[in-house]
Amino acid sequence: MRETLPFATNEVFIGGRWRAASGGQTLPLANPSDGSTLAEIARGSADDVDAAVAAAQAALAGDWGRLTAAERGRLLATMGRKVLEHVEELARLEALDVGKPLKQGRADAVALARYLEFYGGAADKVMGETIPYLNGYTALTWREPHGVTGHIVPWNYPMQIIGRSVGAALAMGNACVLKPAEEACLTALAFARIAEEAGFPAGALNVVPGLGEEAGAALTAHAGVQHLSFTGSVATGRLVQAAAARNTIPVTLELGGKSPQIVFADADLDAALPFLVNAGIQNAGQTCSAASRILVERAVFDEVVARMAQRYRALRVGPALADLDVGPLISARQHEIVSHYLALARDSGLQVAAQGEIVHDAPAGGWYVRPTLVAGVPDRHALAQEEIFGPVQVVIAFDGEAEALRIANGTAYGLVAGVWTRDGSRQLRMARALKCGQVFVNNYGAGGGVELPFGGVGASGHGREKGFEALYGFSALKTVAILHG
Ligand code: TXE
Repeated sequence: MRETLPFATNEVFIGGRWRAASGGQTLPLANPSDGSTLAEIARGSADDVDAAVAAAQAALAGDWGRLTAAERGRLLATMGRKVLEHVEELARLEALDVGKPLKQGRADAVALARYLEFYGGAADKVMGETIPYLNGYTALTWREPHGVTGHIVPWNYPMQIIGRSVGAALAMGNACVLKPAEEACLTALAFARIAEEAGFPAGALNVVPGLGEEAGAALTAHAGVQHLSFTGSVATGRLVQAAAARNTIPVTLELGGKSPQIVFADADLDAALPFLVNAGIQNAGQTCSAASRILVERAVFDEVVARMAQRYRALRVGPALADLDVGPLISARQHEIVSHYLALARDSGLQVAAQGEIVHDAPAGGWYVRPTLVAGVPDRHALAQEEIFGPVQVVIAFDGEAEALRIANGTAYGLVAGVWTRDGSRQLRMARALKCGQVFVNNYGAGGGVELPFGGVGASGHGREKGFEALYGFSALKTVAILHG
C-alpha cells in the first residue's frame, strides 16, 4: 500500500542543502509489513560522500567550529524538544520503515529525544584536569573533537542509534556524516530536517543514504574522516575496522550479541517473566541486546519454560500500524535467515515449546514469522551460539553458578547479560565474572538506557556509546605542559 510521507525522501543532505544523489540514482525502500515499495531513497555515491566530508570540514572551519560548548548543547536541546513535538510522526515513519509496532516506534522517538536532551545538557560539562607535575610547570588536559566523524547505522533502531552516536559526536563539536541503512532511512532524513529547523549550521550534520558497499564503503575509506562509529554485523564491522586501520583512525564497533538472561532458582519469577520474554521478542528480536538465550537453573526449568510458553502462545504478529506484540522482519533476507534457524531447530529434533500467531489478515507480502520458544537446547548448538536476529529464544538448563557462567560466557559475543537472583553476593560475583559490556541484575534493558555506557567485548565489538562515556569516545584528549618557572 502506498503511504503518504511528509517529505521528499529521495535526496541527500549535504552542507545544509537537499539534492539528488550525484548520479541521480535512487533505491526502492520496502515496506516490511506488506512487501510494497514505501518510497524511493537517494543512492548516494562516493562523490556524494566526498562532498559531505568537504561540507563537514568547512563547517568545522566555519560557523559550527566557532560555537561554544554551551551553544552546541542548546542546539541539541532544541532538537530534543522538536523531536518530542514530532513523536507521533517519527513513530509512524519508523514503524512503516522498519515494520516495528507503533508503540515501539513511539518509545524509540522518545529515546531519541532523551539522547538529545542528555547530550545537550552534557556538552558543556566535559572537563579537563590539571596535573601535579614538575616544579615550575602547569600541566593540564582538555578534550577536543576528532573532526569529521562517520556514522554507519543499521536498520533495526535508526532513531536510537542516531541519537546515541550522532548526538554525542555533535555535543563534542565533531561534524558528522551519517550513512543510514538502505533498508530503513526515513527517520535519518527526518532527523536532518529537525536539525535544520533547530538551527544547526550548514555541514554540522550531513546525511548520505545509499548502499553499504557504495556510500558506506566510501565513507569508511575516506581520508578526510577522523573517527568511525559502526553498528551492524560482525562481518561488515571487520571491514569497517580494516578501513579505519588503513587511515589509522579510531573506530567504535557495536556488532550485536547472543545475550543471556540467567535465572537462578531463588529468583522472583513473577518479576522476571515479562523481562525474559519481552527482551527476546521486542522489535521482532532484531535487537543487538536481545536476550536470545535464557539460562535456567534446573530446579525451576520446567516452570520457567511453561510460563514463558504461555506468554508466547498469547503473542500476536501483524503489520506495524496494527500495533500488535510483534511486527514483520525487516526484509526477505532476514526472513530467510530466521526461517533457516527454525528449520534447523526442527531438523535437530529440538523441542519447540510454544509459538505465537500471525493474525489472519496480515498482508501476504509481509515478512512475518511466528515467535518461537525452543527449550532444552544444548549450549553448543548453532541456535544457542549464533545471532539469529529474529523472535526466537532458546532456553538452556544449568546446574549451579559455575555452569551458568561457563554457558553464559561460552559464545564468541559479549554484549549484555541479565542475572535473576535474590542472593546479593551472587549478584556481585556474577556481575564481575560475566564477560560482556553491561550486566542487569533483576531487570533487563534490551535496547534501553540512554544514561548507561553500552558496548561489547569479543565479537560484540569495542568502544562505548551512550551515557557520559560516549563523549570521551567522540573526543581526543590533549595534554598541555607549560613551563613558566
Ligand atoms: O548488516 P550490515 P545487515 C546483524 C544481524 C543481521 C546481520 C546482517 O545478525 O542478521 O547483521 O544485517 C552498512 N562498508 N545486525 O546486512 O551489512 C549498511 O549499509 C561500510 C546486528 O543489515 O552490517 C548498513 O548501514 N558500510 C546489528 C550497516 O552497514 C557497510 C544491527 C549495517 O549493515 C558495508 C543490524 C561496507 N562494506 C544487523 N556493508 C546490531 N548490532 O544491532 C554494509 N554496510
